[in-house]
Amino acid sequence: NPTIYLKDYTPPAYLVDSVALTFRLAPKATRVVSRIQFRPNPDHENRDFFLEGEELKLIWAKIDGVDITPHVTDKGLSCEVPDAPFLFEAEVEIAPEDNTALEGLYMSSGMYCTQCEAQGFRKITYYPDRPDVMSVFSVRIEGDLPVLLSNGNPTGSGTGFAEWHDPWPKPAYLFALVAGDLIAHPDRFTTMSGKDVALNIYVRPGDEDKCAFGMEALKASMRWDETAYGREYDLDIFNIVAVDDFNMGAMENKGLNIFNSSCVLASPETSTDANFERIEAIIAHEYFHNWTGNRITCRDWFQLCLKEGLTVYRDSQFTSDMRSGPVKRIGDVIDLRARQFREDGGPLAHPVRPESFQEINNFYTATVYEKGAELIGMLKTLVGDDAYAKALDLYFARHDGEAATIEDWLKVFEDTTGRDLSQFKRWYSDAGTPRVSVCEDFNDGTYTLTFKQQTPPTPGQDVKPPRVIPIAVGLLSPNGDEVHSTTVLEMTETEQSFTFEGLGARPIPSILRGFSAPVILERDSSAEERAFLLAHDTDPFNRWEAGAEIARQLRMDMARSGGAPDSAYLDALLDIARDDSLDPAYRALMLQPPAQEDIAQALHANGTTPDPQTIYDVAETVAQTIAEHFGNTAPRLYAEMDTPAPYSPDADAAGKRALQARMLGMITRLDGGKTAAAQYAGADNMTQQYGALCALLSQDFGGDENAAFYQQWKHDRLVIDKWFAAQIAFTAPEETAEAAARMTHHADFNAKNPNRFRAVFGALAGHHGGFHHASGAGYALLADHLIALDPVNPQTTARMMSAFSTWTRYDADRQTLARAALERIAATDGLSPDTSEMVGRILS
Ligand code: LEU
Repeated sequence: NPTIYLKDYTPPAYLVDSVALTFRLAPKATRVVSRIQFRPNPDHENRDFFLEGEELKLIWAKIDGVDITPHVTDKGLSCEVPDAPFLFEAEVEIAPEDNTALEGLYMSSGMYCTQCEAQGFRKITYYPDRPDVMSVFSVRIEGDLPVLLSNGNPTGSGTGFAEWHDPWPKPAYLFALVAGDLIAHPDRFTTMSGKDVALNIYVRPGDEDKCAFGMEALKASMRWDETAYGREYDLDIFNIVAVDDFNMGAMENKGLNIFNSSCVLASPETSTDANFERIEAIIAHEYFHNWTGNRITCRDWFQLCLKEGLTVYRDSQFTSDMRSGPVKRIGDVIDLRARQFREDGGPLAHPVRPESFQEINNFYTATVYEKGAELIGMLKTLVGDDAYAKALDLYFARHDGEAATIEDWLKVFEDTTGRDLSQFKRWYSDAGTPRVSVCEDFNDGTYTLTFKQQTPPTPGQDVKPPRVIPIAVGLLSPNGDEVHSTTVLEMTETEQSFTFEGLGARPIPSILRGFSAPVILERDSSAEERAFLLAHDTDPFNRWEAGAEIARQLRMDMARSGGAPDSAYLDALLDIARDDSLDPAYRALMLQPPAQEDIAQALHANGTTPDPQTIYDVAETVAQTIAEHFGNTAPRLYAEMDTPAPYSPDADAAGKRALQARMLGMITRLDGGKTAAAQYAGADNMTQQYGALCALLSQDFGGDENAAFYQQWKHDRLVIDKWFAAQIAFTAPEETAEAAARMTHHADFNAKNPNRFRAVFGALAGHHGGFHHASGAGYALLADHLIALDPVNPQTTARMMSAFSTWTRYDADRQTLARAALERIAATDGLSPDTSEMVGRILS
């Protein structure tokens, strides 16, 4: 597959003024008739006319009403066209029922639906399938189904047909169509200028009782975007549809968002607190795309972070406002380190704005999304809140209706503030996580912090010039008072010092408050200093960070040279657990052990080859020691964190349940499963039912509950996904691959359903000790199933390949086994471009 480069971008040769599409739906032979009004682009000289099109059967084509015989390949269509505006018409046939890749028009549980981002529209009809070609779409759907939906506003309907018109010009990747036997959960919203909007969440019959929460989240998002960004909704109707078979989370098609059902359907009985929070965030994310993504879209796919980074940033602001800011920030940083730092430190490292790709689907990554969002946060820190607001207003005013670039984005900040952002731009072009080391000096009342930055080489980028790094710092006096409140130091050099004058005593620094930049801070602080910050830091993020650093260091030391947690550490955990001045959700995060993957990452970064079995054993030992140290505190706190019935998914109640779940984990190690079994039996919500099941399984109890859970929920796909994952997640490392293999033989396993496939293989890949077990069974099993899935669904296969991305971190024996698995995948005949690009990058 050819590599495509950002530097080769050229504007489109032809622009589209309007598109009219007619769909005659049939599972094996859907006909699509297109009428596309083209016009030569005055900004372009090359006049070759080419329309992307894949897996289409062309029935006929015409230009200005005259039959033509175009040149057709498996990539698209070309023909002679007039040197003036013209009408292109064509009819094609496609087979949605055979479309297991879930890109373009496909079928899921009897309904028709589409997924066009990034390049799925070319599987629907011949079209200039690139985001900088924006046009107004009219759609007519003919089919014998009760609900027929497309983008925009409805313009007509009758028996067996519906017509839609979207007045907002859009690229083809935002096109959507849904048809099926669906039920609407309706509501209404009045926008800030008083416009009435009809809202619907469409689901399959049986799921109607799982829409209320999503609808509230939608209305909250619409209101928030008005107050926080001044952005109003712009159509008469906004529809959301839940689909069972979906490669990703959800998609922001104009006026017709399509969601993986796992990201919208919610009920207390079937969804956990974590599900509720995620659903709220994803609904917000897709809704916010209406302005950051749809009204202003991307010029080309290299600019993907323009819409995704900004929209992730916006949805994280929304969640902070709806729930707890510090808790959201800590959760985001845990996720960033687990997924993005891992990506940035291995063979899949790429810039937030990549400069080349073979398959764009492989770049919907933690780097583009989550690091992309961190860049927005840094920009806001550097220019300040007021300038950020002004720059965003200018962005919307200047680029509404356009397909924009990162240069356009940065320019609005430069024009607003007069700042030169050329150094900041390196954050977009240079891959890798900067390492920032710091040393200090105190002399005669003057305190100096000296920072050094260095970014390790990444594939294709050996040398990295210094970046601008906003480092938020506060200083504490030895008695715990804040003597210098948070200031943002702007580091621009490779090495740079900052001084603070007039201090009575040597202060204790709190550095990188709020995680003000996505860097790895290297500081040889003493155990006492970390314990001091854990007790006194006024910045909630850094207080958590001090605890996380102690926890990580302890496990690294134990993995390297044995030992045991000291009582100061255990007492500090107890103090935090019992401190009622702290939000329970925050306490739960403080008590959350570091992921084993994080310990492996940290050991590797410090020159030790991580041994997954040892890391697993250390985690078990520490957890057992903590449980024993907590003694009676755990049952007491467990009882204190009871939440009143009926269940409510709000942040306070969810926080209490999170702390309660930590206590249950400890209790179950000591009471033979009694408390967890009682919780299971009495639970009236999934958070507590599933929480109890997991606690039991993690200690090898719960055989009866496990069987009962399956019987109770076997009709509910999303709950059974959780059950599948639980059968694997709580195994000992030597049993994990076998458990995963067993689940693939379960009657309810269906590799064609991405959620079910991910339930099994996400759980396998997420079990650090099990996936990297010395036998190599985890590697071999995943390889077998990726090879089998690739011809069915390349996108999901390629995404799951990233499980292998850390293989060179481990010892020679494991590397041999992992390499064998990877080479087997690479040698597979007819491997998809998606998967071959991934395996190539991972092996290189
Ligand atoms: N644009 C989508 C999102 O909101 C992703 C797409 C590939 C389904 O993240």
